[in-house]
Amino acid sequence: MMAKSVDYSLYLVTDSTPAILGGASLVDVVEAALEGGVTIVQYRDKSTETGVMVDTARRLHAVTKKYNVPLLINDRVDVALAVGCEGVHIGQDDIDIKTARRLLGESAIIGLTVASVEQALQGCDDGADYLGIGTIFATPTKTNTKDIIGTAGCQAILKAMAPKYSNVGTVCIGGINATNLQRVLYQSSDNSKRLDGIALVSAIIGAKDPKEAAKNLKHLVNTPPAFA
Ligand code: TZP
Ligand code: MG
Repeated sequence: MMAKSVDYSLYLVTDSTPAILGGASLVDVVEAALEGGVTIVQYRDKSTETGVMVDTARRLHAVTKKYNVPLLINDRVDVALAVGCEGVHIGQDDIDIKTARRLLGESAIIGLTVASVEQALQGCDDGADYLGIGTIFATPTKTNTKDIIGTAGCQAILKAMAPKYSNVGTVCIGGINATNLQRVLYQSSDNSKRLDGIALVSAIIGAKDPKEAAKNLKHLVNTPPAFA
């Protein structure tokens, strides 16, 4: 698989639950986050009927296209196909990567959630464009997660990927915010592949001002701390 030129550095994953979104409209929040500088968006929605999901995905895609940012759909290859967006993000219990690739084609961006070295290497072998590594820290946003792997777990995966899979993108997810972002992104990486980005839900979607939150996170993403 040829590496695609995708900027994973500030990766927004959406959440439509009122607890995180408050009363705001998801499309407006995503547009504000795009203004603040998010580089890729995943529409993740576990509770909405398919028809409404397709409609929301279409409206999100109209916005992401304005900013030239890829839109991926969590779990749902059918929704991605219906909307004609740039790809999907799939988990270990969803459709397999090879089938998703067959359905969506070579140009689609396909990401996979991984929590172990074994899952990561399998995903790379199967042709994932990028890996979503996590859960890094426990988070109220996803409480049913089995695997809290910490930065050490992430580091082990990055180390196992190098150098054979240095062309596969890497982002980490789970409990990341402005306070811990640099520690996660710039963790020591001797002989390791570097993370290509940070994926977040509540630090942007749940922020009072999602544009300012994204702007601040983007600044942190692009600023190696003194200890790096
Ligand atoms: N996968 C692992 S943790 C998580 C997902 C979708 C949620 C991360 O949410 P937050 O609010 O950034 O901790
Ligand atoms: Mg899934």
